[in-house]
Amino acid sequence: MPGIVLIGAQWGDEGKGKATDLIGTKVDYVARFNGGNNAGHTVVVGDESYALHLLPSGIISPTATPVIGNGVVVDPEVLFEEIDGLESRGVDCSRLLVSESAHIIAPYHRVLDKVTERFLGKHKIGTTGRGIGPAYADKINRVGIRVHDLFNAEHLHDKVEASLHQKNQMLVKLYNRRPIDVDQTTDELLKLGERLKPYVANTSLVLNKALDEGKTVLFEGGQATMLDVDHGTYPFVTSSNPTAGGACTGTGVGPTKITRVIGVSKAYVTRVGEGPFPTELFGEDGDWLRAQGHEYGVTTGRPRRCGWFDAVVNRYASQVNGLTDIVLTKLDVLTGLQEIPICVAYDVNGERHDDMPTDQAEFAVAKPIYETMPGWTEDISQVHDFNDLPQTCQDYVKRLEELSGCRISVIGTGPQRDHIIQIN
Ligand code: 2SA
Ligand code: GDP
Ligand code: MG
Repeated sequence: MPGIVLIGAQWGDEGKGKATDLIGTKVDYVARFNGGNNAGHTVVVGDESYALHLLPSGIISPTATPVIGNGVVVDPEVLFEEIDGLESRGVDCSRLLVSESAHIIAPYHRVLDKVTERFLGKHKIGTTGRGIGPAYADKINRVGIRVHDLFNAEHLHDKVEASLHQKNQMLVKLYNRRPIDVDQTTDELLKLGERLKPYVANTSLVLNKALDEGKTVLFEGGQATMLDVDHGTYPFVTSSNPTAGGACTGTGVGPTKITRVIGVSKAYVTRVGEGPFPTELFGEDGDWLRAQGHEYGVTTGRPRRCGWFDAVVNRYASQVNGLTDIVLTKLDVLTGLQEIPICVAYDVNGERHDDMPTDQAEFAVAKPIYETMPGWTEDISQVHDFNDLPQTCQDYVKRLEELSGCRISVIGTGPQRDHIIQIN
């Protein structure tokens, strides 16, 4: 019963889509467990590039069953757009299963996300504007709408009324906007429910049965460790648990079923949105990394902030996720640099920190302590054996492994499926 969790070890966009796709061809189920269509996961197959937002990356693999777990927030309109887009390109989405307990992102959540960000002004989070925070807030406030609520008109009307009561008062009094209509919202959601119905299942039961029968399930995380609402750089985080524990609560599968936890890390770091980022590069170096790595948001198109590899972040990710191994992506992007700095620890107000400061006021002023490694100039995109990499490149990888406290099992040397080096 192998349950494999795959999560982002940094601030997201580490290449989880590609890593999931690679493993997805060998597993029976690929289940998303957190977040929603704030995610942007890229899978490149030959000349085709797929940007997935809500659907698990396993949708591309014809042999895996894609599952949207209860921990995901589902915007049905976006889901149908994504399904239609993929089916028009010949990708079969009929196997998709959506948890009946997943929460719905309704149009009013999107409105609230944007309005809240505007009113936060200089304190804004830099969200993707997809309604993620407001939908999770409703879940925790116990006024959320769940997938199974969409199939009973009277019941749904009641739920929408309860959910909109306080929001409408706030919209009118605080934000000077028109109230949202309960009847109209209910009708819209009922229609969306009709189309959603064939995909809906008790996904916890399905996954547990599959694991008991010896099938393999890959739990695909959205966002990343440093964006986790509990373990990330709060408040500059997303509103879910992208860390490994979220795979259990977000699918209804117990931790005893998880046998492997893979952390995906870039050979450098990027972040999109606001919040502290100790190794961030400004000016020419940051622009160079952004251009080399094509670092732009897959969902919003925003330029990503870029910086050097941060080993404190990776050690922390190993700890909070219980990583068994790391997939190190985008090593090819660093080709051409004379030397490559690695952040090994932080200086916080004159004091060395080898571990992640939990006080965000400290993290906000943490300065990277760098160690520098020599770079390489050779093209590594066609290398498939670790020993064929330039020696300085091998040394860089070995040092990252040592500093992260976790084995590197796969290296990414380009966006394509075959741009990888497996290390045994
Ligand atoms: P939200 O919308 O409430 O989840 O935003 C809260 C924070 O979480 C960050 N976040 C992300 N960071 C990296 N990648 C994400 N997905 C897209 C991508 C992002 C994009 O793959 O490129 O296209 O801009 C993602 N989703 C959420 C977000 O930036 C906020 O800091
Ligand atoms: P995710 O959110 O973690 O799935 O990552 P994104 O898809 O948002 O961003 C990762 C980007 O890097 C995508 O454009 C991938 O095609 C690309 N990518 C993934 N692995 C590699 C790699 O090893 N090398 C290069 N050059 N690109 C990669
Ligand atoms: Mg992404």
